[in-house]
Amino acid sequence: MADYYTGKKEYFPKIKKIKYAGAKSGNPLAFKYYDAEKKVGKKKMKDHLRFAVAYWHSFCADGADPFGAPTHPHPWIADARNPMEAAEHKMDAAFEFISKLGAEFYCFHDRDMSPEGETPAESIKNLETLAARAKKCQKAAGVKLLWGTSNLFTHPRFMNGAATNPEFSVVALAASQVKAAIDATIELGGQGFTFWGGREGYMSLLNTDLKREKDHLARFLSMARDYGRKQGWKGAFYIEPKPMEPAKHQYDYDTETVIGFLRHYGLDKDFRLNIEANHAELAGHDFFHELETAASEGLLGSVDANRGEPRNGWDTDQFPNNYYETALAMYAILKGGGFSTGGLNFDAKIRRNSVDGEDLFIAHIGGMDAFAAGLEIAQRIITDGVIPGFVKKRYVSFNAGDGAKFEKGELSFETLAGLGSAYGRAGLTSGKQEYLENVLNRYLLGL
Ligand code: XLS
Ligand code: CA
Ligand code: CA
Repeated sequence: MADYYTGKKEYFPKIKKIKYAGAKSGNPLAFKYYDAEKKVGKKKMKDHLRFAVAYWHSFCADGADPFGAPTHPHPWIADARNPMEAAEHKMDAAFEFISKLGAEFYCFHDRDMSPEGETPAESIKNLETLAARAKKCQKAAGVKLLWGTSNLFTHPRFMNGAATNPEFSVVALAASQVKAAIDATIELGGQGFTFWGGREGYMSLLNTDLKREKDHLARFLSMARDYGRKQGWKGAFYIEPKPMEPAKHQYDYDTETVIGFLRHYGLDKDFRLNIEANHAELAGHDFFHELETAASEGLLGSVDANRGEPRNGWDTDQFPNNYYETALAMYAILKGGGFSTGGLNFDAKIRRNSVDGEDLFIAHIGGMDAFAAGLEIAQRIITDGVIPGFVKKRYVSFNAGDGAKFEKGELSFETLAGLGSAYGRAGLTSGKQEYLENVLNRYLLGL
């Protein structure tokens, strides 16, 4: 019998603690590659990967889509007498699940954990009550909070945006919600706080003052940052880029756009990026590109580990299973120095027709294995050194002489131009792309 907090009920009675069984195992409820204590490079797998379960998809989403009714009945709400009791049962189910899975972290939106009240004050009270309970659950289950966030997109009041709403009263309401969510995150020892601006964008430019909305967004984020720091909180603030959906255009379009925004408004000391694989794809990039872009600027904070469906134009939030993609993702993460406050959050949902009680476990196991294997492959790329060595060598002409002077800003443009005319047949060096791709494929197969 589970005794995560109330100990009243076990919601996944048929599932025992998930264990590592090795790649040859046929057991769907065992890890094939994720061996938490195994050392890869200098750290244990679990410390590289820092897996988190997303409260919203795993314990709130019910399989409903725009065309059909829910398909995932949540046993934890069946016997609840009111929304607060339902939230308590859901919490017990969540912590039972997370600790049986062996993920160290979770992430939540305020509204995933606590129901909206009749008034802003009641909503805040609900969150305080449930956060106090979550604190006990975290302790009992040995689970930590990777990041918290505020749901500023579901309620109709946010239909025209939250921080970028054209009405000041909504901006203020959003602030009351974010303040409470930051308080709850701090109370729960959260290592990060995420802003995903689903409705911070526009549906039509005919009714939008772009400049003013972006200024408002920056002002709001700066104030939230100042509030968090005033409480003595040292965690990371994250912006999660996404180009569209639900808005036609979202201001946090992609990593490069967000980096420009953060620097323009002086937010880059406190904010880093939370990169989601599916959002990368919607922006017309790949996951590797987005991670490299953030990591190369020292701004990679955390990751929403999922995948999209390349033939769809929307956010399908599927569990990651593409080892090529996870290997390149882990390569970017390792090169960027690995996670400090961040981790790999499974912002992913099981499919509408995955209706067996075990499917949520199987999905997470697959995702954890995909990143564990990706980690090992990434480590191989680094240890073997062929690919990073090639990149280093490619820029060798900037290491000394005029190239080094150019990098340091010691050449005038006239001198640079003069040197150019003396070089003759330059630039015909192979980029060796196919060779490097073949090398990568050997690592993927463990060769
Ligand atoms: C939606 C986003 C969202 C954020 C947290 O597309 O992925 O779930 O991760 O608000
Ligand atoms: Ca996300
Ligand atoms: Ca998504």
